[in-house]
Amino acid sequence: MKKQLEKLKNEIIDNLDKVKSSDVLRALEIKYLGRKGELTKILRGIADLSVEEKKILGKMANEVKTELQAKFKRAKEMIEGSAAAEGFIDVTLPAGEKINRGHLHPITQVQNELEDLFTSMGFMVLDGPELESDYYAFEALNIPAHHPARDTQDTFYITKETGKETKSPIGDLVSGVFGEASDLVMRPHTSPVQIRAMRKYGAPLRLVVPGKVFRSEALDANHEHTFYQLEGLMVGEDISISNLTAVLKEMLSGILKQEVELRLRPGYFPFVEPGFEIDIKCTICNGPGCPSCKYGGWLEMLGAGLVHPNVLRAGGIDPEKYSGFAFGMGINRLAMMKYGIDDIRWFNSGDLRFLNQF
Ligand code: FA5
Repeated sequence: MKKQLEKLKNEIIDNLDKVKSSDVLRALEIKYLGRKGELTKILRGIADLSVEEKKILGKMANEVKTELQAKFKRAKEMIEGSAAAEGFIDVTLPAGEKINRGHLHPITQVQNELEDLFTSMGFMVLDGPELESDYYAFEALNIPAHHPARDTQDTFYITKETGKETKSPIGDLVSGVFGEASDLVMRPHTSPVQIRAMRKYGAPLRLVVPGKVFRSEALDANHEHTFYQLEGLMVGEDISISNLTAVLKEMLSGILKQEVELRLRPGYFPFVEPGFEIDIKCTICNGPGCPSCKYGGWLEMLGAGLVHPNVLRAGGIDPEKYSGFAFGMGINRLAMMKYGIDDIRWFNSGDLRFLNQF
């Protein structure tokens, strides 16, 4: 019985060393020290021993029992102590290292605001490919191959290798998306989406297309090679220039958070008739001239006009029944006006001293 007692004691101590949760501890306590527990059974067996054995083993058994009870108590305190320690937050500790969180680029912020404004006026927001077919970028917009208006767009052409099959790196994708393989250009404006949308949705139609455009441009404070435009198109019955100016005023005053004054100058774009260049009165100097408006008092913000009948036809819409307005605005220029930024090149600079201000 002495050996049995020692074996059991070691077994219990081994188990107690491994125990991690109070549930397991409780189960062990019942298994060994409970009313029907293994140690309890041994202790009961002492009653059947001779007086001499009872004396020795009884003493030993009681010591083992007391020792084990103490060990169980200690194990319990350890488990409860560590659980409490885990849930404890020491508010006096230093806050630790601050993790720098990024934020949206100012152009994206302005784009999001524009999208909200236009969706509130019932316009849908569409997207289009940045690598565009010559057909959608020019032909369908009433700018045939020989047309001098192509030169004003400073386009990056992606040339087709002659004598070989048309295989651009994304050849399959291109024919899959465009329905035809053709010469490709980095889109110089967002206007190609006008045709795509008219073909897909028909009339009446209200949409805007924010997106990146590319031009082989001589760079200066107002000109970038990669910038953002917002295309707008509204087609319906009796759409006029008043509708155009009303929507533009709503948009510009919504973004710039002040009343804006517009100036319409005649402008030539083959896909509208009549066409305009639209300026806004400089919101920084309010007219007399400053560096932001190059001392002119006005800043060119967009091209616009009433959709040319040929473009409506190319989009599958009857120009006898429907008319529409379209505009294309530089989002970078609008952001410059909104935040008083003096050079467009800041946007693509990646300079955190600039970006962290927004
Ligand atoms: C166009 O791109 C026409 N597609 C706009 C249009 C759409 C006219 C629908 C009629 C109907 P334009 O080249 O003027 O037009 O560019 C439109 C606007 O984009 C400009 O008013 C200007 O705000 C901005 N923009 C043009 N070139 C640059 C550039 N290099 N850098 C920054 N912004 C530019």
